[in-house]
Amino acid sequence: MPPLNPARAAGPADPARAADPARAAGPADPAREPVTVLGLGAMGSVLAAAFLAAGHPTTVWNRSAAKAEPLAARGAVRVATPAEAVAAGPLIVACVLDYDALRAVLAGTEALLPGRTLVNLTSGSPEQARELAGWAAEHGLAYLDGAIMITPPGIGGPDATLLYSGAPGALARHRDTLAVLGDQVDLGPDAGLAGLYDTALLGLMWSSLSGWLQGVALVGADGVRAADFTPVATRWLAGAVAGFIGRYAAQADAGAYPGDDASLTVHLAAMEHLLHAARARGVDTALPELLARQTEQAIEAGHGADSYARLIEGIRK
Ligand code: FVH
Repeated sequence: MPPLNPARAAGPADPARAADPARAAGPADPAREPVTVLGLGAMGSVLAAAFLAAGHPTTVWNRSAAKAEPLAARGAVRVATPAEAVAAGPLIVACVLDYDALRAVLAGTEALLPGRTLVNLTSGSPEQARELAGWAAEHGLAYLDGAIMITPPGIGGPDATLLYSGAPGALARHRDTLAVLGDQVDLGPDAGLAGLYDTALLGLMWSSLSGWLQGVALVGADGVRAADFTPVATRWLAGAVAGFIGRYAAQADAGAYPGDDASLTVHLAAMEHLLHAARARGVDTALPELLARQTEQAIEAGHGADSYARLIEGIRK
């Protein structure tokens, strides 16, 4: 696994201030790195508040100027144009709706970009990130793509993880400043990797959430409350299921799937129980049908004795 941020592990100088963006910001500490934040939506406002709370001199810009007012009241320098924002310091953190919006914001700032670092926390595709990295390189701008794996209230908190990839050395140069946002996973120099991991992890989240909802519906049909089912579910996910994934990762990389823990044939039989229980209770069966279909296809192809990880072959196509 890529290393988590050692700076974060050591903690920012004043962790309490940094971890709670809602706390009143103190005066900016001139010893701390100045930061510019472009985009003050739900996420950008919290990012800027976290930098302010940690004492960073913080310059903010937003298309709709009114969103900068609460931050200005807490000590941020509010500027009227993206050019003024870019010129304010070496580190620019952007968090706008999408890459088209960011391109529009940066248009006209090109002459100011050389020597600065752009940390782009706007969500996008790996292809968009690589294209923007190329554009940044043409303009002498160090480009670090980032993905925020938490919602705004979690920024600076214990579950906040941010994925970074892009210009070599950029994360190391700004590691302490960015540490106030959350733990850092450094994915290396390919600017596209942060976005690629982001989409893969969101897919994992949606699959997990839907699986949990399926379970909630199933047990709920027999009168069990979600609140009673959920502690059992999270223990199972964090323990046994996480363990399966750890083992199957090696199988997926090796392309060999010994079914010595549980074979696909055994899995399919259990899926039939799930389908039966769901149908008997009038619960939707779309998700278990998908799983059973993928498993049946692998068995029909002669892999019934293999582990669940064998399904990667059908998913990869
Ligand atoms: N909110 C979340 O939980 C997720 C967590 C993971 C990462 N995402 C991504 O962060 C980006 C911003 O999301 P957001 O939640 O802050 O979104 P909004 O509150 O809707 O703010 C959008 C900001 O973008 C500005 N903006 C939109 N279009 C333009 C444009 N053409 N030119 C300049 N700025 C633009 C908007 O400005 P305004 O409407 O206030 O004037 C906001 O500042 C996003 O990529 C998430 O996927 C958040």
